[in-house]
Amino acid sequence: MNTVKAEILRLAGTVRYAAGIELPAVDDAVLVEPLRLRTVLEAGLAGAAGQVRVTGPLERRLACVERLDARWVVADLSGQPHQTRAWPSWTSGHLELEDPGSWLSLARLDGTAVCRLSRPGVLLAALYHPEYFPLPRFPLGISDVARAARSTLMGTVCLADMQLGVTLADLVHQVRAGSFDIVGVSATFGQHDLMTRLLDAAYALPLPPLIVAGGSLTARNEGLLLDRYPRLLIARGGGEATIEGLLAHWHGDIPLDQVPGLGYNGGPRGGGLAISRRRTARPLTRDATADIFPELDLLPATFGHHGVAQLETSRGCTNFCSFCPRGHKGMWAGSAPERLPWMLEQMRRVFDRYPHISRTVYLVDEEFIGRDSDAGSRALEVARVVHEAGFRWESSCRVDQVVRLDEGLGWHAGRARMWRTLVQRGLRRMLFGVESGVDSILDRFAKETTGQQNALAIRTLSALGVPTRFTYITFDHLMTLEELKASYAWQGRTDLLLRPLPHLTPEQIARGVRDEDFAAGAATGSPLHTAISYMLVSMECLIGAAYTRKVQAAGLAGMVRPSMGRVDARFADWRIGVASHWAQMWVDRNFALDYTLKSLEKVLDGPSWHAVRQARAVLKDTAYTVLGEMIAAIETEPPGHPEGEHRLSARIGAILDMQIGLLHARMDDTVREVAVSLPASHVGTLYREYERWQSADGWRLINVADPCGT
Ligand code: B12
Ligand code: SF4
Repeated sequence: MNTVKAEILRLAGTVRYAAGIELPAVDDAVLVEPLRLRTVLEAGLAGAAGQVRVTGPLERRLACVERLDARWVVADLSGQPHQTRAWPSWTSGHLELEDPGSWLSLARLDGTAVCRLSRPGVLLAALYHPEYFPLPRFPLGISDVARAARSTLMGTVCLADMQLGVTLADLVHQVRAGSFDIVGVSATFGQHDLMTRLLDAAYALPLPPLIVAGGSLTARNEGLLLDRYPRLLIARGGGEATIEGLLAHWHGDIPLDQVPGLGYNGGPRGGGLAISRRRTARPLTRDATADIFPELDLLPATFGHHGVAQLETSRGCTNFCSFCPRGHKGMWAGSAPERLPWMLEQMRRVFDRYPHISRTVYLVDEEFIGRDSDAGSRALEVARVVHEAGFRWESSCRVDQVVRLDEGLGWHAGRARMWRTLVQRGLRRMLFGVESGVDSILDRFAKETTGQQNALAIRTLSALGVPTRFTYITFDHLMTLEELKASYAWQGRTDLLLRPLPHLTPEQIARGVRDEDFAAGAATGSPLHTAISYMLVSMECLIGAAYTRKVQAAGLAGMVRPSMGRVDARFADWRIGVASHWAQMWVDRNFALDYTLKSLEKVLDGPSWHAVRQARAVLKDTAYTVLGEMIAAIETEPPGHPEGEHRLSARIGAILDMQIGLLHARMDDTVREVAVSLPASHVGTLYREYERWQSADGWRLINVADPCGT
């Protein structure tokens, strides 16, 4: 019997035991949404039973139904005996089971238990600008936090995501309606405006709820947010431990300063005027061996909006690149592969209801393989489990998982074998943050890699037939023109992308890629830039990054842009600054169309996938031409004469005008070809974005970019 059927049968058994009636037919989708399940039970049991509570995480939902004789029926819908659950300490003395050896038991619940099983009411909301990123991704941040909250068996957690049709006005309305005791807001880059509008509305209430904000952006903007909203709480890292602590705090179990990972304004200092800033102890990196998995309430809606499934199998990274603030992300820790099957099984159930969605899971690990001595075998095991569950998968990792200049042939052959096996085990694409091919730039980025290492890795991966995406930061504020030219040359190299060589052994490939004649013979002749995810990307000086500090020390830093979590900066060579500015406008004008194509690529397979990739290649090709022409324009201006800025800007502007005209002509045919091979449900999305792109005129910045490359 499949697990869904078994859970529905247990639910029916629970209803029978509690009220002596049969459960009306229920859609098994309610199993992923505890609040809906509770509503369904309340409706079905009206008059035949008392109160209903549903809590616990996805794989161990706990349904509690009050009988008319005031005793409760408590059911673990997973079928595991109650005594095998790690019951939170608060339940002791408040929830007493008669038969802990069974999954179904009569119980005595006192008022505290009845209250705690549903209070506080928690709303977890993810913000979003749909106009920037048209296609949604499953919101892992709030879904992970929800799972941690439900594991405490306290409260009722509702999830809302602006990617999935909820508007800011809806969120404001829900907060004003006062049905939530705690509101958790998740914000990533570009969402500061939405955050402040929501918080302004919430704090204007006479009795605002307890509000906690988390996510990549809030970790950058903590000080600013706490200045503007004195009562706000900031989750400073992984939010699981923080929400668990906050629920306990709401019930008075612990003081605020014992809630892990919080930033907040403390009590008055000195004369009582100033408010001191406080930080509670940071939780240790989430014990990834225990749990970094989500609740799936919003997965059906994500698919309903043509979005993609995301999951993490590890947290954190093995490196500290200078442009990547690590504060809230931390060092690498991997989850144990044996924890994955149940999670994947739960996701598969939802996928089953959307047969047209590609069975691909995006493993959004910052570094998929990791650092331990068993890293390779763990990665293979994770891949096996994901593949056996019927999925293909994509992820990201570092180049040093392919080539290490301090390792010998044996290590490289072993890794080559690992990469081939990962492909056999469903790897659909792996993203590598190459970022540059120029050593001095890589040093500045603290990438801990070299140009030669990157070149060898690209050769190895292509010869092994590993589908890749490479990210590359073309412009950075501290670069010289020589570096930019070297970067341009590197992106144009035709000796790096090799033909897949399935007939060669891993040893032969590991040796061959180091031999220039071998590489020349095996090269496809395609320039590297055809494999770069996003062309013409400029460095973003993120708040808190070491690179940003270098820019500040060089006197190049300007305004802080809280919405983007970054600091404006000038370029050490003003001419590169002009080129970067125009490059950004080129990226922005083409971003929504490219992002739509990229998102379609994620949900498609077969010929339609190839057609979409072809369309993206046309965009990249033109971008490379633009870069070459910009460099030629820069060279007409001497470096020490910034008064030439207007002249250079006009010249580059004219180049872009001409190139966008040529691109329009090329894309017209390309999009038509793509549309022919697309499933009907996606044609509308593509044409909407394409028409928007075609009718855009002029050049402007829209403040989005995506070199994190996902
Ligand atoms: C998907 C993704 C995107 C998507 C986001 C769209 C979407 N619909 O989700 C896209 C592709 C648009 C994107 C863009 C960018 N991204 Co991005 N992205 C990611 C990625 C791969 C996964 C995000 C995720 O789901 N993480 C998993 C969840 C569980 O983590 P989380 O969201 O941080 O949530 C945890 C905590 O933050 C906290 N939390 C979150 N919300 C809440 C709410 C409450 C109430 C509480 C209590 C706690 C809490 O608890 C959660 C669980 O522990 C991450 C890598 C990663 N593994 O995080 C990079 C990452 C977040 N991106 C990053 C960057 C730099 C960017 C860009 C700024 C790149 C750029 N320069 O343009 C752009 C921003 C674009 C823009 N202008 O808006 C960096 C951030 C660097 C940093 N250390 O801060 C990351 C970490 C990747 C990296 N290592 O470089 N990105
Ligand atoms: S940029 Fe990538 S490799 Fe570098 S520290 Fe961040 S996650 Fe790690």
